[in-house]
Amino acid sequence: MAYKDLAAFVRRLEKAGELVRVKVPVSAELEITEIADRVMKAPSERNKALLFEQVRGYDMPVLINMFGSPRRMAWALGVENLEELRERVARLIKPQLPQGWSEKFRLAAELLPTLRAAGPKRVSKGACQEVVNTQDPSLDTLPILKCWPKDGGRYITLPQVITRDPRTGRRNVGMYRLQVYDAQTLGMHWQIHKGGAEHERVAREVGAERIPVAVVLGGDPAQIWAASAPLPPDIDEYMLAGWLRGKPVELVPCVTQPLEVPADADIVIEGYVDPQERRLEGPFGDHTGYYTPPDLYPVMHVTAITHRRRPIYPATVVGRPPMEDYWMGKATERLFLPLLQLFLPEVLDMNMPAEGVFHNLLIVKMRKRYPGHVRKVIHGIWGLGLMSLTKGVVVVDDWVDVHNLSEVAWQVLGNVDWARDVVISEGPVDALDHAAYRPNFGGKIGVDATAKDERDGYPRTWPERIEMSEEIKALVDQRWKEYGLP
Ligand SMILES: Cc1cc2nc3c(=O)[nH]c(=O)nc-3n(C[C@H](O)[C@H](O)[C@H](O)COP(=O)(O)O)c2cc1C
Ligand SMILES: [Mn+2]
Repeated sequence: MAYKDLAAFVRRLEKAGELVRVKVPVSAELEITEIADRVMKAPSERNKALLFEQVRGYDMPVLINMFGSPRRMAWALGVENLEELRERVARLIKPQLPQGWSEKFRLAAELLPTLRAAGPKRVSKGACQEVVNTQDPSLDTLPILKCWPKDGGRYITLPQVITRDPRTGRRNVGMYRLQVYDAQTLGMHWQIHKGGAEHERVAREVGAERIPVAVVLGGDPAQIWAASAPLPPDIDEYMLAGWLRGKPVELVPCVTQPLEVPADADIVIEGYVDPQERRLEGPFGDHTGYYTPPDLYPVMHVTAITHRRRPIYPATVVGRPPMEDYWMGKATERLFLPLLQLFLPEVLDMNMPAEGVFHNLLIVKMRKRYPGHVRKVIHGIWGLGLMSLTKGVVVVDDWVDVHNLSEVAWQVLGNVDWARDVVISEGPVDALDHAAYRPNFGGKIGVDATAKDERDGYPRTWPERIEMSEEIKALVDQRWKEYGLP
């Protein structure tokens, strides 16, 4: 299911009672954050997407928390619930081998159109260029938020940052926040492990003086989310968006840079990064719940701003979890599970709890088959794409529900011999990790909370879990009213 543009998604949310329009004037400085933070953390009946119609000093509305619940996140990607994402990817990469011709045709009929939809399509005109400013483009016209009191300035928080590999020309789309230094200068916070930073390294290697950049705001929500997806290098995030929406992402050429941008985007900031230039970026109240201290990052110089006649400015606020980005990460977790299973087929399910802010904790469940199997999975995760930044991995048995944190805690606390069932290691950690003693490198822990047996060198007999017999359960179900219990 494809939304024509962000306004179409807003209409769907509004019709379903999932969006509230805030009509009174509000400030883009801190006030929107405090409102959004309360709504993002509220129980589901009060957790809504918010459209601020009157942001003081600006003439475009701000949309926030559009992804902030499992339902809205699923709708944004064209499914009814997030589990459907896992099923769709699983069908794509592990189709049940068809039995006869009719099944082969059915499978081809199901998969081919969705794959054809994946490749982006060039078009000549786009609504994102209804208004073009190349003479005097100014970031001051955009309702960019100052999120937290000690932030270094105003930040663009929900962008699609488009670059091309200077050597191969391949596109990357990443979600990297941008700090406003002045009306035409931005701080580019692509961290060392990310696609944009890799393009910058290549630019230095080949001696390129500039990396063209387009910062896209809005458009179909699947496109927005795809920018946050940790795809392997050289795989275009807009391909994933096209596959999700079942319709190619339509791209138009930028007006001042050799790049293409989604035609139906709301706002596009065009410019370039000089790979030699660095400037202090931050502090920024981050999704760790702490301020990331100032650090040197590249600088983007704006050459044009284009937009729709009536754009919506999309934003999010990150902070102490849970926030909107938790649900963006949940979608990633569900969608990438079948891909992770290609490399680690014994992994049956996984969960990244909100409190772990993506990288700090991964709970996986598996069926153990041979000595060292749990450790193989732990080390496997530490060697897999951006999963390699995971700090803690907890492994539980196949009957445990990894999404039930109470059940997981019960297993970990009772099943782990802390002298034997723990792997301590070191490796790359997320750029935002403040616990590591030096940036980007730190300690990791793997915890084997499975039941132990002779394969683990456990010489005793593992006790049996308590379960009531089915007959007695059925009997008590049947007689419940008789007992006079509520
Ligand atoms: C709301 C939000 C903000 C983010 N901000 C940043 C950021 O400032 N810098 C960064 O490197 N990654 C940031 N990320 C994570 C990246 O978007 C994510 O790692 C993505 O995989 C990057 O794309 P890439 O793999 O193509 O580089 C953010 C994610 C979200 C959801
Ligand atoms: Mn990428």
